[in-house]
Amino acid sequence: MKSVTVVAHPNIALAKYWGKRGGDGNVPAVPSLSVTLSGMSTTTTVTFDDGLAGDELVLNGAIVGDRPLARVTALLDVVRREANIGAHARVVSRNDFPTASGLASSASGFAALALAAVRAAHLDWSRPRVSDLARRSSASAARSLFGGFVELDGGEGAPGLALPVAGPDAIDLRVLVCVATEDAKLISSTEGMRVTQETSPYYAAWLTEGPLLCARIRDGVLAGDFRAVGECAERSALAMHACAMAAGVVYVSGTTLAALAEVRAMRALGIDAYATIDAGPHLKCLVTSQSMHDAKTRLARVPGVVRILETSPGPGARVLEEGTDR
Ligand code: 2P0
Repeated sequence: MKSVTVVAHPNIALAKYWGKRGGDGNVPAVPSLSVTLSGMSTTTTVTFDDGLAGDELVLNGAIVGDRPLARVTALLDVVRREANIGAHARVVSRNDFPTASGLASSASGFAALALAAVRAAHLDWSRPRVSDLARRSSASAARSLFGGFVELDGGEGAPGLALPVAGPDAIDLRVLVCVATEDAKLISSTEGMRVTQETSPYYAAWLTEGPLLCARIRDGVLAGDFRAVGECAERSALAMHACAMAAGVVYVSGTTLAALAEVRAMRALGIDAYATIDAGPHLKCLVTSQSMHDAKTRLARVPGVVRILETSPGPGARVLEEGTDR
């Protein structure tokens, strides 16, 4: 049996995915477009071992069971079936950023797990096939298999495939992650989406608006137009949160809103800065290399911002180490 270690980066959606199409495969209800970010990473080692009585998950140094382990086992079961192996696996994973708090740890986590498990099982799968496997566990993870700017399709008739749109250098973009808490979030994305989909009076409007913004963001990325991308990305985030909030699903905190006000104040002063917010309180500020220093200084002064991570477009998931067969 082989031991494989993979590193994957989280991605943040410039055009948000929120809501599922329904049916099998965890396919999103809307297309999304993300950027994979170096500066934060998950490192995961998978070892299939005949001596194990069950799958084991060690996350950030602690043994984990229950639902996180069940999600890992569900992915491993697909790999075991395809590779025709019966052994359980040991999965050791570490994030160098807060886990399960809206910083896309499930994106980098399941991207790393999918690639490591496939390789450890000696499956010779294409990148899109590994990405498809990752999407079934966490849709945003499908995007972290690729670097740079990545689109994940969604909606009626879409296959649920993530594909690269442009390389990491397509736009002069840096992302300042304003960490607002080190704690895990109270409502998982999956649950937040379910409640939004079932009860938000604005969900139908989101299904119309999300894809339009995604198309404009794709055009902006391909044109290398930072401002067009930033403007639509901020709108996509606010539309997603408005839709969720109308269902009682609130991820923002006072710190998030104070940081958003600061981003808008910066824009009024001519500083290139736009905001995006995911399923947690951390605001991510989209800046250019030129506006990064000013923006970081100002955001660091916002009450409640604990620290700021500097990230930039980076590569997709990749194998770090492949151990020898035993
Ligand atoms: C995104 N988010 O596009 C959106 C924006 C959060 C806000 O994808 O249910 O962990 O596992 O498919 O991928 C986070 O949700 O959800 C997410 P599941 P996932 O990045």
